[in-house]
Amino acid sequence: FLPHLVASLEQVDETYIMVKPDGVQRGLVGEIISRFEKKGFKLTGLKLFQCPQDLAEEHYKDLKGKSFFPKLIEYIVSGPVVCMAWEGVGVVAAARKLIGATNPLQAEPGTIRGDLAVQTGRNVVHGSDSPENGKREIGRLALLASFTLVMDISRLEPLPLFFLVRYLNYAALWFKEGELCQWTPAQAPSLRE
Ligand code: IDP
Ligand code: MG
Repeated sequence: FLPHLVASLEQVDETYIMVKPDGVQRGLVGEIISRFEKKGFKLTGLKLFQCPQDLAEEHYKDLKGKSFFPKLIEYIVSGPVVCMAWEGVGVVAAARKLIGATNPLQAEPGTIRGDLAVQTGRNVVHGSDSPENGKREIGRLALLASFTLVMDISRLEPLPLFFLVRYLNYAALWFKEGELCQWTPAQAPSLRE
């Protein structure tokens, strides 16, 4: 719990990346993970997951009115996806660049969609479009701090404040508490002998 609290207080940039069912079925999971690893971002969450209908609809709720919405939901629940949380400075915009345009035919060569996909409706990967959506899609611990002032009646003095710290995993879409990890790279200076 604590590392996640620190991460949320530090406002670390993070993005939700998902290998969609076609990416899993075509054996592109390793390739896609590898591109984010090589770029230098830090993986803090990873799981293979069969997405339920309601979660797919919630994730794409902004597109609810679009004609392709039902097909999109069908696509996302059609097989397991790989859910990932990636962290790093500027990771949201950088990941969108690595992924490329929504329509793979318009995505630049060198991008994931530009290299690996052809159809908009089968574009192998998702990436959050803003830092806020990154937080919304990953789910972060938010702090609810409240305090109670307890009076010591015999001396009419306030006792030390009692902090009731509660937390909730707000708007968690793809990850639950305990599914995200904080870790230090082996080459970090503090670990050098
Ligand atoms: P993005 O994934 O690049 O952020 P969005 O506009 O958020 O693109 O759309 C979400 C997903 O919905 C796309 O990745 C794609 O799978 C699907 N989609 C978007 N537009 C179309 C379309 O015109 N036809 C079919 N599927 C679409
Ligand atoms: Mg989008």
